[in-house]
Amino acid sequence: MRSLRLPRRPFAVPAWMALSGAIHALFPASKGYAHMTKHSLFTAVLMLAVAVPGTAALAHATLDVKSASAGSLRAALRVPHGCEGSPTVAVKLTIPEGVIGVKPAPKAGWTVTMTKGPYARAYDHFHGKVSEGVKEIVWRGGPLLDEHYDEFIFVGFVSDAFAPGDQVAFPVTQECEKGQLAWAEVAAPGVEARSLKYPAPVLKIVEKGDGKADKGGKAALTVGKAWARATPGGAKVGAGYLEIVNSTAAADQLLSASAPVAGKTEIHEMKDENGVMKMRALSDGLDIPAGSTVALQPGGLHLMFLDLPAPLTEGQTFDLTLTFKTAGTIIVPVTVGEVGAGKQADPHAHHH
Ligand SMILES: [Cu+2]
Repeated sequence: MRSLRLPRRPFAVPAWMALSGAIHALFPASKGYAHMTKHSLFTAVLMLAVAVPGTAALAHATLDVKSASAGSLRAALRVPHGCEGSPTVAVKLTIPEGVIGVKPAPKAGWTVTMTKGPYARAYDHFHGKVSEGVKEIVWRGGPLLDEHYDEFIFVGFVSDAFAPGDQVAFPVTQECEKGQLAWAEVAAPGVEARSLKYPAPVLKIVEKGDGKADKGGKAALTVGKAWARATPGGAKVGAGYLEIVNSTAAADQLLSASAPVAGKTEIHEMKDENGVMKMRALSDGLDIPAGSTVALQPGGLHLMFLDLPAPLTEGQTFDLTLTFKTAGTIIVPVTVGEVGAGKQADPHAHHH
């Protein structure tokens, strides 16, 4: 990758660019640069405007991951508000049959209790079988004020009991100083989940993502080294990086990306224009030439996660869905690194 130049002195920018700079301020490689097109900035501002907590879209108890495949699972239960204004004092999570080996993360200010019991059947787990485990987790403490938001983390394994496309419900009971909320409604076939008033948090089972497009042969398009930076508190955007190896004899194109952690995911490039780095969304996609490796890395091409409902935290993982023109859909696991991760590889880290 060619080296990138910094402007020699602060650059006078129009107001819309300055605002864009603020939006991207958490993204170290972009500090002090002008960003994006007016259009995509406008979109970003619109999305920030609708991302205000307390709007209907964010008001349900949900999981931070929307999809998972067989294998390890890490999820956080999001509690966005109390019960009609009353503070939350307990959160009870029911583990669905088929989700095994569950462990809650302890949480400061909350005691955690688990109810264990037999599973409906024995499941393969590592080199043996398991037939019992945690079926319910209760976090009790707080109180968590109505105007505050919190997350309750657990890990476990999605067994082979499910098929891609299955919707797995995690019913939740939220106890408050006054009253309680049961997030336990499950949409019947043909009913829109959106129409439910108190839907249970749901995990969609997807095909196991191994970062490879299944084309049968050896020559393939593969995606690896996927990671994202943790975001500092309150930031609504984050950046992600990965490597695409096209070992086929034909060019391909990355058309779009989506992640359950973000309202919208864009493919961005950084371009040197008269000594000033500008960032813009590649709305027509990113070319992946035949026999090439295309790296998305700090200081260059990157994925931009917009409208984050919650921060990206170090150690978190999520599935990124990439859509290629020829290879089709590839799901790749992304691990979140620390806020300053990858700075060594960032040409902007060393200021002139
Ligand atoms: Cu960007």
